[in-house]
Amino acid sequence: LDLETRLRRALANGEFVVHYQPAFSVADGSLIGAEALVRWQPPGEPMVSPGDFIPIAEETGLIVGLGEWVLNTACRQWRAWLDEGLQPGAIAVNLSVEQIRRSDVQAMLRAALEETGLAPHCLELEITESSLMAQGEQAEALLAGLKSLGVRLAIDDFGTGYSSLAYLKRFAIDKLKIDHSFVKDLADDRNDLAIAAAVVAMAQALEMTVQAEGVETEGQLALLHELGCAAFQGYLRSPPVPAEAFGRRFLRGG
Ligand code: G
Ligand code: G
Ligand code: MN
Ligand code: NA
Repeated sequence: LDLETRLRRALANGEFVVHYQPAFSVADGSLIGAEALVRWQPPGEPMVSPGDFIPIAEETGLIVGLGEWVLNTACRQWRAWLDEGLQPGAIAVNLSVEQIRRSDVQAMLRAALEETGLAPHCLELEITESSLMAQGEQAEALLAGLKSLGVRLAIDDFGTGYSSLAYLKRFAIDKLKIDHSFVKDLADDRNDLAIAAAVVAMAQALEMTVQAEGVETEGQLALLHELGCAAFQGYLRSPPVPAEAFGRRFLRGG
């Protein structure tokens, strides 16, 4: 079977799972939320990472159904934890450019928020810098439409694309996520340190928060603290984990 057919079947058969990577305050280490990251678990086979199937899902349009499933799964999980009296913080979901192009994401978001009764400000949408720029003229209207729902907007992989900085000011962006490629050598590469410092300074001036991705060492975290970066995620604290493990480790303190 070709990959498209296998993916279509996998969606129908419930072979996808959502893992959650926690995000923390740099200042005090407290949990601020999580990013939802999809995985494909074909029965009896090793887990497939999204890098290997998201591009095909995008080419074939399957990303529409898959993305909707991820959003609904994450929002329902947050609802369940909130109903237990737990405090999971904000849930961040990745939105792909093809999903935006091929479907009515506003309607999808409205439906998910309505069904789960989740407060819109608890939902953060991550859009990559490159996919935002690919929207061209439509980007501003798109982001304004999403913003009107009350959700928060984050630019993913910031620094890796070619975004016009003027856009950031015009768009109501809440957060910049510094790509892990700049975090990796933060302690050894003066250029990466300068870039991270510039991103944090610019974000502060434009009243956006900054979240660093791929933080793996205490040294990186200390530098981010010095720069004034607000939040981080990374293997230093946790990789993406299944919902059950997330609840146990980060919400119930087990
Ligand atoms: O999970 P991992 O860390 O391997 O993620 C690899 C890539 O797949 C990341 O760039 C991430 O943004 C993307 N990705 C993971 N889950 C989703 C999803 O639900 N939707 C979209 N569009 N991309 C996702
Ligand atoms: O959406 P985005 O492209 O940012 O997806 C995050 C990706 O980064 C996922 O593939 C996730 O598994 C990965 N990741 C998360 N934390 C770390 C980390 O500390 N180090 C590295 N190398 N990768 C990470
Ligand atoms: Mn992301
Ligand atoms: Na990223």
